[in-house]
This record gives sequence, C-alpha cells and structure tokens, in this order.
Amino acid sequence: MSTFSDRILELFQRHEALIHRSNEPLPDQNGIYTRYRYPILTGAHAPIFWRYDLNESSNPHLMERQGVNAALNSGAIFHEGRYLMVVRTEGVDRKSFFAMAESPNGIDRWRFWDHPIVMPETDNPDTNVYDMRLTLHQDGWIYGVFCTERKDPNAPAGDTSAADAQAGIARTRDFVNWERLPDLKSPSAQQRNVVLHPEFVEGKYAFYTRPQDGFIGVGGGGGIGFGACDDVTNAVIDKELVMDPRLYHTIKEVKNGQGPAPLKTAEGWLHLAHGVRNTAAGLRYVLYTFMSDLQEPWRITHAPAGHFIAPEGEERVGDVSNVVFSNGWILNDSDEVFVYYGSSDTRMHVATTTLEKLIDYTINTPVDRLRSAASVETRIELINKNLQLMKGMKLPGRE
Ligand code: M1P
Repeated sequence: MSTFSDRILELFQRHEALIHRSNEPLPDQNGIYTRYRYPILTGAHAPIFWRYDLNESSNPHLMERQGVNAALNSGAIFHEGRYLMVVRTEGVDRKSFFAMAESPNGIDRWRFWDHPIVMPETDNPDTNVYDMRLTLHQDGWIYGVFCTERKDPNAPAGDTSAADAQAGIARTRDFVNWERLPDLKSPSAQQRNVVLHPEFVEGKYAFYTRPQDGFIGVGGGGGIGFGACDDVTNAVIDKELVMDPRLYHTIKEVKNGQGPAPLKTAEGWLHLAHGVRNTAAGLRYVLYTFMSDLQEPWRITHAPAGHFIAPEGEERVGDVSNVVFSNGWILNDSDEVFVYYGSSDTRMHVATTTLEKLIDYTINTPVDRLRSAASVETRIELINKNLQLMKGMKLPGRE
C-alpha cells in the first residue's frame, strides 16, 4: 500500500514529466511558421501545490482542492534574455488570474513561478481579469493592459450574466510588484483587447482599442481603434479612430481585436490581431497580421487577405471551441519570432517563425479584394505565372 508521501511523490513526478516533455516541430505546412505537436501550457501545468492540500490530516484522500481549469490567452515578453509569459490562468471557479511562467527556450519546459500575480484592485473591484498585453514602453516601465470585467450595474433584475468590460492598466519592473493605475476611460461604452503602443506618438501614450457597445456583441462599434492620452496614470482617450474596421464577408466580419503590442520593423509596425466571423456552429476566431506606418501607426499600409493562423486538430475543441486567440509574441535577439496563442479558451501553443518571414508574408500576400470573382482573378495571376515557370520542370503529377 502506498503511503501519503508516496502519493505526493508520484504527483510531483508526473507533473515534472509533463513539464520536461520535449516539444516537436510539426512538418512544414505553409513556409510561414512552424507549429508544434503539444500545447505548451495547460491547466495541468499549474504547480501541484496550487491545487492540492499536501497535509495528510486536512486532506487524507489527497484530493485536488483548488483545480485549475485552463491556461490560455497569455501575454509574452523577452526580458533580459528570459522567455516570459503572463498566463491567463483560470481556476475551476471560473475566475481568471495572472501568473508568470518561464521557459529556457520559448518553446518547451514552461514552468509557473511559485506564486500567481497579486494584482491590486481599483476602488471598483474587478470580478474577473484576463488577456493581458505586455508592453515595454519607451518610458522604461513594463505595462500590462488587460480586460477587467464587472457585473453590469444597469443589468435588469434577474440578469446574472450582463457584464461591463473595460481596460485595466498596471505597470511593473519585475513582474512581481505591480502598480495598478486607473482603468482607461474612452468614448466607448465598453472596451476589450486594449493594447499600449510601445512608443510615444506625437508625445502621447497611444492605445489600440476595441470599442464595443455591449459585452459580447460589439453592436454599432467594433474594429480596432486607436486613441492617445497625455497621462498614463490617468488615461483618458477623448478621440477614438477606427483604424481597422470590421468588414462584410471577411474573417473579421463580426469583430476583431489587436493581439500583442506591435513589433517595430524597418518596414513599419507589424501587427497580429484576431478576427471573428459567425457560422452555423458559432463564432470562429482566427489570427491575421497587418503592417502600419512607423510615424502614423494608426495608418495601415499592408493587409494580407484571410487568416494567418486558424484552429486545427485539437485546437478546434475546448471550453469555447473554434477559437485561436493571441495576446503575446516574442522577438528574440536572433530575429526569431515566437507567436503564442490560446486555442479554444483552454490551452496555450507556440508557432515559430522569423521577423523576415513575417514581414514578407505581411507585405507580399495579396489583399482581400472582397468578391469571389476578384479572388479568382488574383489566383489566376499566380497560376499563370507558375505555369510559365513550371515549363520544362519534371514535377510529380505533371508528367
Ligand atoms: O471566447 C473567445 C474570446 O472572446 C473574447 O474576445 P473578443 O472580445 O474579441 O470576443 C475574449 O474573452 C477572449 O479572451 C476569448 O478568447
């Protein structure tokens, strides 16, 4: 018969085996990025001592007392040579909280730090916090902008799900101590997917926003917005410009949102975003990229048609199925890019690529010409160019 301590040992051994499982790159799919066989973080990666009471007298059956349901939409940063994520961790009580995780290579062996982040509250306590975007700002601080959700004070009696989403702002230098600043104020009723731009724009702090009338539906609002404020410690955006609107019959027909903070490149600001469309099976979330002007980051210069990453295989299924969502990516010192994305609001994955490839993809992929006939025209141009080049080549299927 195994003793209580044997069973604890076994729990820790199984957990260590999970953390140390090497990830394997999957065969090249599209020349743009590499996907990996396993998710990089799941609820099961949460430390044993976050979930179990290890005291035999208070937990003789060694039960999980505070389960972790999911590890999803995580912010990311490459900081002093360290690959770090601020993970949206969700307890089985449905409350999300932030927790730091670290990996030696950005791909595998992700391990949570011993304690979750203790995020200070404002005078109006958050019911739920999630989806933090990290920005190392020109002012020297590392900012985390996240969604703070509270019960809608105007909800009719008996409506226990109406909520109010706003952008919470906090800053840190060490990811342990966080200074909470007042929530962003903007002309929109609600906000989600708000991201701080890394540099001052015309001397101001600039934010990507996502104006929305309601909590789930964006209503008459939507699109990726852009707005600026003088003082980040009392962030008030007076004017919000929609820089990337929702568009009929595209991947961002229903809603969209900025992903992580954009990367500065010689060609412009490189952005990653999510787009949502409706289907008979519910909403489908995919990722897309675009480039904006270096001096006027609200002005989009390149916008490839369609999705960059869409849910595949097991990514399609989870607590909210058919979703990929990214609020974190890392550019390391070797110009490698690690795109971190959550699948179906359940687990985290990575796709790796390079800055050069992402720029090439974003600049040279044809735009969405918004009609089937125009899409066919664009494809026929490619086909005809290729058929010329293929003349004289010995290719399988073309003998
Ligand atoms: O459930 C899918 C996603 O829904 C929200 O994103 P958006 O505001 O664009 O609809 C967020 O709650 C996100 O966390 C979640 O993955």
